[in-house]
Amino acid sequence: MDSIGSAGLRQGEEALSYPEEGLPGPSDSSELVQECLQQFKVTRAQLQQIQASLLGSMEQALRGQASPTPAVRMLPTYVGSTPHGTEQGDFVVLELGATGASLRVLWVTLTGTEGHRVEPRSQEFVIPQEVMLGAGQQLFDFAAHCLSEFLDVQPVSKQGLQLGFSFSFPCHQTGLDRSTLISWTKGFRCSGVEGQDVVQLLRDAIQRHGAYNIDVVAVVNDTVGTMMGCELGARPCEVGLVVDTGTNACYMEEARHVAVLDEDRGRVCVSVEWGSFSDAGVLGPVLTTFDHTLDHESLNPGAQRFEKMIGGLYLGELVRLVLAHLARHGVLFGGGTSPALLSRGSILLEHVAEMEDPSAGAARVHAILQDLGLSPGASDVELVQHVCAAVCARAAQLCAAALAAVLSRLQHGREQQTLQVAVATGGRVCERHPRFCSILQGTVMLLAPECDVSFIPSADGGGQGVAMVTAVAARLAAHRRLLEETLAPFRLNHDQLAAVQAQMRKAMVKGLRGEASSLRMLPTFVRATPDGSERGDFLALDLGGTNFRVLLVRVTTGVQITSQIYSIPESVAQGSGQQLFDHIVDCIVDFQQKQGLSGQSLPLGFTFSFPCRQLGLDQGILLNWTKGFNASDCEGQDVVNLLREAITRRQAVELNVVAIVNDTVGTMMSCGYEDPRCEIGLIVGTGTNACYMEELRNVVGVPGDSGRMCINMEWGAFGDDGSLAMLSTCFDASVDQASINPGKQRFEKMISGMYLGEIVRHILLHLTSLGVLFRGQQTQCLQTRDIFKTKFLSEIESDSLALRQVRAILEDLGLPLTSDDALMVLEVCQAVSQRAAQLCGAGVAAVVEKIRENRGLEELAVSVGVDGTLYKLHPHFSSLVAATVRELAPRCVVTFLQSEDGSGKGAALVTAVACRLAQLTRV
Ligand code: 0WK
Ligand code: BGC
Ligand code: BGC
Repeated sequence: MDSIGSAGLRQGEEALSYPEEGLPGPSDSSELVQECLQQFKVTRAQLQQIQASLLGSMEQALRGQASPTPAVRMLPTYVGSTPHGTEQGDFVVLELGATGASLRVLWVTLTGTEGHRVEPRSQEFVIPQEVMLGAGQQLFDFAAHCLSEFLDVQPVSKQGLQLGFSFSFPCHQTGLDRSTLISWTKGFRCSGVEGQDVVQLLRDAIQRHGAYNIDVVAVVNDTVGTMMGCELGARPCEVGLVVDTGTNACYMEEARHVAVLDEDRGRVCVSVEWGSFSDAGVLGPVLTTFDHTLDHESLNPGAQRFEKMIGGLYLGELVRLVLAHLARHGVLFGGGTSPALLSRGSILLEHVAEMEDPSAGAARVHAILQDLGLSPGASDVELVQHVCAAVCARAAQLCAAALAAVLSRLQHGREQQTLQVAVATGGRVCERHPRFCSILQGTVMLLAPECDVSFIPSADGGGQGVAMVTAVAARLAAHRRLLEETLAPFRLNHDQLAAVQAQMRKAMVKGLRGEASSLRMLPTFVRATPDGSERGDFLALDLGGTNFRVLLVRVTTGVQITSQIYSIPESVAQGSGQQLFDHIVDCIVDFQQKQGLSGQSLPLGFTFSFPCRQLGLDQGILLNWTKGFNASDCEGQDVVNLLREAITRRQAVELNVVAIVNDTVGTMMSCGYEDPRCEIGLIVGTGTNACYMEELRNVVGVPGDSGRMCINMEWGAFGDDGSLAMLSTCFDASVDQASINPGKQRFEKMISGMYLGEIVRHILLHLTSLGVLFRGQQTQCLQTRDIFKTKFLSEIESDSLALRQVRAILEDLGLPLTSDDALMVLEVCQAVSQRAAQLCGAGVAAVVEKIRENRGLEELAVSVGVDGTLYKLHPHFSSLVAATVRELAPRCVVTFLQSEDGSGKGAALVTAVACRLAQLTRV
C-alpha cells in the first residue's frame, strides 16, 4: 500500500467527491487503479489542515518573522488601492511568465470612468526553450525584440511610450518600478537574473534594441494585474487568483499588518506566492509518489511543491506519470507504452483539459491518445479521463484550500465575522479547464462558509489591470518628477556652497572696513572671553528669541542661574517702544519680587538679539528690528537708554545696566566659560546670526591694533544686497514678500526657524496646485500663514518617526493625505532644512577660515558656542552644519558646543568682566 499509494486516504477517512463528477466509476476497478486514483483523493480534514497551516505561514510572514522560514513569502507590491477607474491613457503591457513558454505584448487604452472600454490589441510570442534556460540578457533581448515587432505594426509614435511589465515570478519589490527576482519558477531558469532588478534588465534590453523610447514605469505580478483588471462590479475585486502554468494569489491586506512597511493606514496588495507552500506536515499526506517523481525530475526540485500539484505546467505531467505507471503495470493500454508517454512534458494542460471535458467525448480522448502514439481501448479512454479528473480535482481542491486561507486572512485582518469579497480569476487552467473553477468554488464554500465570494473571470488575463497599475505608476512618476523639479533649487552642491562661503568672506572684509556690505560686522566691545576670575550676582535679560527670560546669575567658582520665562505678546512686540520696555521692566520687577531681590540694584547684562551699533559695552543703537519685532520709536535709539527710561518711569526700581550684548556674544561667552577655545557664537533659532573674535587691527573704526574684539556679524542680512539672488527661489520670494520686513534678512529667511515652516507651506501649496499633493485639493488650512510650524520639520524628519506619525501631524493640520503625500511632505521638509543647514555651515566655514588666516595658521582648532531651538531640536541640522564646515574648511577642526544656559549667562559674564575691569581701573 504505502510503497505505491502512500498519499490519499487514511483508514475510515471520507474523501471529498463531487456529485457533478459526471463520470461513471472506472469499469476497471482493479485494486491498482483504485489505489492510484485514491492517492489523489483529499479529505476535507486534510484541506482544512492545509488551509490552517497556510494561514499560519501567511500571518508569520506578514509579521516579518524570519525563523522558521515562512512557507510562503507574502510580498508587498506597492499597489495601495484597487482601481478607481479614473486611469486614462495608452499603455504598452509586456507579460512574461504568466503563460509558460510565451510572452504577450498588449496595447491597452484606458478611458477612465466616462469612456467606453477599448479592446486591447495584443500579440503572443513563443519563447524558445533555449531562451527560457539561457542567459538572462538573451531573454530580455528577446522580450525587447518582441516589443518592437509588436509596435512596428501598431499606429503609434516611437517616443514617450509607457510600459507596464507583468513579470510573474516571486520578486522583492522596493517600488512600483523596482523589483528583484528571488527565484525562477515554471520552466524558466535564465542565468544572471536572480537577485537582479528585472525592470533595469528590461530597460537595458530596450535601450540595447534602440528602436523605441519606452519608459518602463511599473512591474506587477500577474495576480495583481488580474485583480486590478477586474471589471468594476458591485464589489471591487480584492483578491487576484491565477492558475496557469503556475499558481498564485494576491489580496488587499491592511497595511498595518505588513511588518516590513511602516504603514498604519490603508491597504496594500500582497502577493502570497503560495506556490512555495511546503509544510511537510500537512502536504506530506497529500503528496503522491507521482508528485515526488515530478518534483525530482523538475528544473527546481524541492521548490514550488504546492504549485507542482496545481499549476497547468505540471497537471499534464502528473497525468502522464500516472498513465505510464498504470501502463507499465499492464492495467492500461494493455501494458503498452509509447515514446511520447514515456517522455517528460508530452501531455500538456490542453490535453488534460480536453480529455477530461465530458463534452469532448471518448472520440476526442481517443484521438489525443493516438497522437501520443498509444492505441487505447474503450476502457482505457474512460480510465484516462478518470485519471485526468482525479489530478485536476485535487488541484482545484488544493487551490481552494489556499484561497480559503486567503479569505480567512482577510476576515482576520478586517476583524469581520463574515466577508463579502470578489475574487478575480485568471489563467488558462481557470479559463479552459471545464471543471476546475466549479470544484474550486464548491470547495471554497465548504472551507470558508462564512465568506460570500463572487468569482470574476478576468477579461483579458490581466492586461487591463497591468495598464491600470502602470497608469497609477505613471501618475506617481510624473508627480515625482515635478517634486524633484520643485526641490532641485534647494539641493546645493559643493561649488554653490563654496561660492556662498567666498561671498560671505568678501562681505566680512568689506563690513570690517566699514565699506558697503550686507554684513554690518558690528564691534561689540567684548575683547576677551571670561577667564574664570569673575565673581558676584548679576541680573540678566534675554530678549529676542522664542522666550523673553529674566535671570539671576550667581558667579562663584561656578555659575548658578535662576531664571523665569515671560511672554512678549505680538501686540507688545509690534506696539510702541515705550510699551515694550515698560513690559520688560514689569517682568524684571516681578522676577525681583519672586526672588526676594526687590530694592537691590544688581549689575544687569541685557541680551538684546537684534542688530545694534554699539558705541560702548552699555550703548547699543538699534539699527532695525528683525524676527517679527517692530516696536515703534526704537530703531536708531540706544536701547540701553530706552530700558533706563522705562526703569525711571517705574519709580522705586533701581537697576544698574552695565552691558548690552547680542545673543550670539552671550552664547559665545557662556560656552567660553567652559571652553576657552570658544571664540565663535552661533544662533540658529527664530533668527540666525554669528559673532567671532576678530583681530582688532582688522576692525576699522575701533581704536587699537592689538588684541581682539568680538564682532557681531549680523549675518541674517547677508544677501540683502542681492548677492544671494542666484540661490533664492520663488518660495523664498513669497516668504520674503509676506514678511514685515521684505527685502531684509534674506539669509535669515533661508535658514531660521521663523521662516522654514513658511517656505515648506509655500512649496506644499505649489505642489498641490500641480495636483502632485493632496489630489490637488487646496485646503483652507494650507493657505493659512504660519500654520506649518518649523517645529513640524523637526518632528517629521525625526528618524524615529514612522510615516504614520508624519501623517498624524499633517492630519492634525486638517490635510487629507495619502502615504505618498506624507512621503513627499517629508522630502520637502528634508530639502528645506538641508539647504538651511548647508548655508549655515557655509557661513561658519567662512568665519573659521577668516580666523585661521588672521592668525596665519596652517591648522586651526576652535570651538563654536551654539544656541537656538532649530539647531537644538532638529534631528539632522547640527550634523549637516558640521559636515558642511568640514567640507568647506578642511584645515579647521571645529567643535560645536551646545549652550546649556542660554546667552543670559553670557550677558552676566560680560557684565562680570566689565565690573572686574571697572574695579581694576578704580583701584
Ligand atoms: C536661547 C538664547 C537666546 C537666543 C535664543 C535663540 O538664550 O539669547 O536668542 O536661544 O533661539 P530661539 O529661542 O530663537 O530658538
Ligand atoms: C510565480 C508567481 C506567479 C504564479 C502565476 C508562480 O510560479 O511564482 O509569481 O504569480 O506563478 O503565474
Ligand atoms: C538678529 C540678530 C540675532 C539673531 C538670532 C537676528 O534676527 O538680527 O541680532 O542674533 O536674530 O537671534
